[in-house]
Amino acid sequence: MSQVTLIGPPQSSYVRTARICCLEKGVSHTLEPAPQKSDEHRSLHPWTRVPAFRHGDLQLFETSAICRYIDAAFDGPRLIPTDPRRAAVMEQWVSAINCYIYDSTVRNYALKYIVPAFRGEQPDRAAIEAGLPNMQRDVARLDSAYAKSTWMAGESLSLGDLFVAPIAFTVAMFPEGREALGSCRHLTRAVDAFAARDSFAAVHAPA
Ligand SMILES: N[C@@H](CCC(=O)N[C@@H](CS)C(=O)NCC(=O)O)C(=O)O
Repeated sequence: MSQVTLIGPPQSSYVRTARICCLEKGVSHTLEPAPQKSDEHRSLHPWTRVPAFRHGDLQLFETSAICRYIDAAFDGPRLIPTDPRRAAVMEQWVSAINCYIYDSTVRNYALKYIVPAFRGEQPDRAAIEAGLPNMQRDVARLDSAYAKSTWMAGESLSLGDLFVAPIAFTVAMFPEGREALGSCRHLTRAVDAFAARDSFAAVHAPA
């Protein structure tokens, strides 16, 4: 069977999630740059986001779909709990990250530092201040996902943790995010557990 290809920049949270998924499953993959906002990009991802994915004649977008395919199609430890309650709780958080938490923590907070820095500009303090309440609120909400155990879905790492890890790493790059995480002891315990895994270290290593 052909090689798995992920399309998107290595520093993107969602690309990191998909790469951690490949690494945890032991699936070798290549990472291709996205043909930024072009017709080619739209043919891979109608909303021109990342990651996109190719495996043989299968093309996918949306990280959860990509990871679920990798989980089901390849050998290696299962990342979706078989227990229906655990699977539902995990899916609840994956959906909440996609619908609310990525925006409050990354798009409307961390990227207000990252994008200006990339352009050699100063961060927009007003935009950062405006994003703080929702970032702090949602980091605290993520903390509750880890109140009962180190892993979101119970006994072992699951897809939900793969969505949380890059977000926690990205938020912790900036002072208010570090402070918010520091006051969340359950999430901090989970972040320590993520950081101890080779997969997490590999995708968060400086480029
Ligand atoms: N729901 C999508 C979200 C993908 C997404 O928003 N990716 C970000 C990078 S982490 C992106 O493409 N940002 C560029 C943009 O918003 O134009 C998924 O699960 O894959």
